[in-house]
Amino acid sequence: MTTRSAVLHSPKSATGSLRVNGGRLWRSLMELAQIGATPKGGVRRLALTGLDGQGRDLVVGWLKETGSRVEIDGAGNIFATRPGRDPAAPVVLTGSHIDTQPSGGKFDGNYGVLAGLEVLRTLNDAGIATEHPVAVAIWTNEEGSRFVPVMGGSGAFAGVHTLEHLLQQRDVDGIAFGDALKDIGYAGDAPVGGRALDAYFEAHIEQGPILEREDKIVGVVTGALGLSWYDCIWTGQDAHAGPTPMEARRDALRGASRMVEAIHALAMRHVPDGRATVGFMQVSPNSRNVVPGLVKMTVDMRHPSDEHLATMDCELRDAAAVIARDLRLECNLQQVDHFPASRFDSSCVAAVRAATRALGLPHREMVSGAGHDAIYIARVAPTSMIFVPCKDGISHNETEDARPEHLEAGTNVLLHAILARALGSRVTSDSSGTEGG
Ligand code: HGY
Ligand code: MN
Ligand code: MN
Repeated sequence: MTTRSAVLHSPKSATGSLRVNGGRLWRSLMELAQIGATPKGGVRRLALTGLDGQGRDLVVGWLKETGSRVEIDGAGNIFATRPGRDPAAPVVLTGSHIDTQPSGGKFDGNYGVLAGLEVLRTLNDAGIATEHPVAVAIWTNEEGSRFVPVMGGSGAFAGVHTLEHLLQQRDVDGIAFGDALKDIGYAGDAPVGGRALDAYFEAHIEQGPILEREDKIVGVVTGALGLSWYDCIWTGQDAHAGPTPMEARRDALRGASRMVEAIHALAMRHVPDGRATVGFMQVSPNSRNVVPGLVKMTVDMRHPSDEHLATMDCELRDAAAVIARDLRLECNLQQVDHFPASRFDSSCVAAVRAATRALGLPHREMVSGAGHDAIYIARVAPTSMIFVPCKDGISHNETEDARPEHLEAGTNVLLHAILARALGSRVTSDSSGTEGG
């Protein structure tokens, strides 16, 4: 049980030697990873499932133990706020997500939430009083795997989409976001958005190979790629695999297959920064002796340049039109999600860089290839991110792994970046009641 000990005055220099408890952080990560644990050592905790509810319950319990006030908003976003001396001061916020991919890992998102928890625990252990409140957020449905849009909870918080739009979204089985949220007991009554934020910092594993390849421990994240998501439906004609002559077929799976190759070729025309992926495909009727008449597939395209992303969009549409014509198919290609390339706030990037240097950690600046809640929170608050390496750069994979000492180092950077914003300049009285010098 970590409670707040006697309040000590804490000029910035007095907190410079403060460090988090890496062992406690690791134990929390491993305990949370048990909820939705998979046989290969990963985690399957899809947004708004019972397992997501259990994970939320566990972490909310830990957050409450720090003495923080816990609130839940209408999108199911959770906020645990540790009071500052000035309750009216804008909040210094950190956090991430605990929903995972279907075959996800222990650290994607979970690390950023539990690093925030570790910061609260460390501030309590040291009896640090900050000027600004410090809070930890758990954002709903970051992965976008079960429900589109990706980063749904933070997107509603930032006003990117309305709460109504989010609550109406349905998963592949037709279950509505709002119903699933109610079913796990996290349809909160706090307003979505509108909180005064001083800054937002998010710690996350890199999910790529750069830091490990360059032997760096911290990525000072300056921004993120732009992203466009599409649903693509190919319609031909179900037909018997035997009597139907080859030239008479309208085979939707041939259309989808050519599209997969066209998408790969498209991305290769935009390397090294262009990315495109087909991650989901549903074939109907999916029977070995029926020519498929319907195929649903998804497209994920990314680039750090909005112009390039727009060019990729045109090339995608052109490819679909040619394939549909050549194979006598219908193609319904719809963009279902998009956010432009983003650049994080220079003062928050500077706070992360300064904390990293003060801790003497090998680091580099980098742009995130993955989407994160920070991308949307950057629209309503000065924001930046802290990356740490993951093993072989692998993520969205059950074998996702990270080293305890790297996770601890990144959390120390998070602690000091938060303190740089939250301590404020006023020095409080110490426990004897005298005014600090
Ligand atoms: O898709 C992404 O980049 C994130 O993992 N949701
Ligand atoms: Mn993530
Ligand atoms: Mn992810």
